[in-house]
Amino acid sequence: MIQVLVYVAIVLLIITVAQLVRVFELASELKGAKSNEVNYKDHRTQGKLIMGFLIAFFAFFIWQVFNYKDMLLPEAASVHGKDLDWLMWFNMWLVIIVFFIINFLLFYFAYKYYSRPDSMATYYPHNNKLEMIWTVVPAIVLAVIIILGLKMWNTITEPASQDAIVIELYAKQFDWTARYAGKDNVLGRSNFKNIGGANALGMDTLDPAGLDDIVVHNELHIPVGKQIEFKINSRDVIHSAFMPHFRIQMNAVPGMTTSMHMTPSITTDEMRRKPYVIDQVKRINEIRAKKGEEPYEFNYILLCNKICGASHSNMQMNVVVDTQEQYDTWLGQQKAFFAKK
Ligand SMILES: [Cu+2]
Repeated sequence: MIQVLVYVAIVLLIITVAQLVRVFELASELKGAKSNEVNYKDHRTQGKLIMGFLIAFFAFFIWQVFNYKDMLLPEAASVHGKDLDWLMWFNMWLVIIVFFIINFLLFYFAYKYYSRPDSMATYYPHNNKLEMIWTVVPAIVLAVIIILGLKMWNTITEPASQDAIVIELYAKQFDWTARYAGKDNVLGRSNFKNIGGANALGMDTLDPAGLDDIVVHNELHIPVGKQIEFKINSRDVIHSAFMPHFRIQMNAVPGMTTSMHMTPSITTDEMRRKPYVIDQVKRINEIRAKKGEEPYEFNYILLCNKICGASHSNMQMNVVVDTQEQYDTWLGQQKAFFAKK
């Protein structure tokens, strides 16, 4: 019933507005003005409005930058992440500068050349020099960005070093499982046909390389300063292994193994003590306290970054960067998957 009343009210409102416009038109016609004709006064008003919009648009942009600047990720926690951040900001500054120049010119010229009595537009169909400049300059800039980007991409996807710690990240709807390669640093074979019961990763019981593999479900531990090579698999649909703090991401594709590697450079404990992180956590907890929720503690995180189904947003796992000693202790407490069975 209330819904019907709302619809009726909306229809009545539209009719009222239409009638008001009609009354306004008739009133101005009585005064001798032709309401449907655009006159030079209108052009001037539009020109000024355009400049007003430009100023408001830029002001809004600058306000957003200052208002949200503390919500960015903390500094990169991986070795290559520092370079990646440099590249990100290089791109960002380029885009910001172009954004200001282009929008200023666009709106300023619309204002400068609003129609005046007896003004005529110049017929100016072509200019080779201009065409050349606005083709070559963006081409060079884009080439630089792409070459730097490809170089960056290669640093995380080229073959990992021999002594990198090999960890499988196994995605399924809707969680992650990690498998450490164990003492031999070689992951045992696996196949989806073997999946069943506790063998959630489909590990091959006949492959000796898999006997020392360690499977963990809730928390991923990695040591600081050591290269970690991730081999990524998926059981069902395409997922994406995303670790924002380490600036890495790779799709998890069913039927094929993808990989990436990185070297963590800041332990979880060190990151928790960074002033930027302390401040961020404090603000998050103020909001959580108001909602009556448990306080949050900073953790590195592995997320799924592909919309892979209804519970996609729950698909995450904490990542703990330990010192070498902490990592050794933790690893010593883990049992090989087949030893548990
Ligand atoms: Cu997913």
